[in-house]
Amino acid sequence: VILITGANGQIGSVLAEELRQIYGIANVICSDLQAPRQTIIGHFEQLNVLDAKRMGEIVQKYKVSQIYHLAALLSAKGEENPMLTWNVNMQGFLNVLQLAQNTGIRKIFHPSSIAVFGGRTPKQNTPQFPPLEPSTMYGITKKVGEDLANYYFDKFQIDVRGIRYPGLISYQSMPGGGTTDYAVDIFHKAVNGEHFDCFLRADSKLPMMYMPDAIRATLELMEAPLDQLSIHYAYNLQAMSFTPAEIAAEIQLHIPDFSISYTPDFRQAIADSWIENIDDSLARKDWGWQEEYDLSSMTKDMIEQLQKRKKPNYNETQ
Ligand code: VAH
Repeated sequence: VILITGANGQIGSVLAEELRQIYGIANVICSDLQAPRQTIIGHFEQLNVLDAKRMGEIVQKYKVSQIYHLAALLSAKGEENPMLTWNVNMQGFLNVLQLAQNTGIRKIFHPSSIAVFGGRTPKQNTPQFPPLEPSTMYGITKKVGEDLANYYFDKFQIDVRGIRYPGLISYQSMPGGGTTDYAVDIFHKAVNGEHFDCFLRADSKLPMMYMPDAIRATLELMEAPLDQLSIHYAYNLQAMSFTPAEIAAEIQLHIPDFSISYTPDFRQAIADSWIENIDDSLARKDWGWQEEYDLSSMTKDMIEQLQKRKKPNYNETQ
């Protein structure tokens, strides 16, 4: 039985559906701080990850054997309240790890992020083991999270796996409070025929990934035999890298009237501290990672999916 924390979030909502298809609805327990907005099928438990006792009760109730720990505050939102970010991201993860140590849970997924990079990290073809000097509290918690994952594996044989996700683009769910959120918002504006004012500069290049690739990577990593994994924290993954100007031009191929302007805010400094593209050869070698979507195929699919969702479904109302 799998428990997902932060199941209402951008990754969680898509991952939950995928995991339920693979393992069965009854075997995937969704949890989140807030009750889901839509009625959902399957088990849902309201959970604040800082409440270790309640987390333990849920694990016991359903005999949970794996946790996908997705509850966290992201980079931009995190800077509004760094102490809360430290608490939720660090103590929340420690509660999961300690629970694993005291129960039968032996496998955990803990996402990391390109936010661990910064300062002296090389920006091009960023290696797996560069200097990590994160510029945000979110990045700091992800960096320490990687160290904790490694520590709990060495010391207690708890199999913690992770990915340094780039910015994730999805049509099913909105991201909440990240610096890469613009790359999702831009599609909603474009499809609704609205102008988009971007909070990053036109030339601000960041690594990104389409959600189907991110979900497949997560599942492939979690299924990989343990003895094939040479690191026990978080793998670099690369799919595509682009600037706001490049994605706007790609969207204009489908929606010629789409217009964009640029008003950089505090998130520009966060983006500037990150990297442009990543060397992910270790993930390719250890568990066969291979991306499917590039900027053009992702853009085409995003627009199609959002347009489909906009149109009323006449079949249903007839
Ligand atoms: C953020 N999307 O912008 C997240 C991410 C790529 C960074 O972890 O905060």
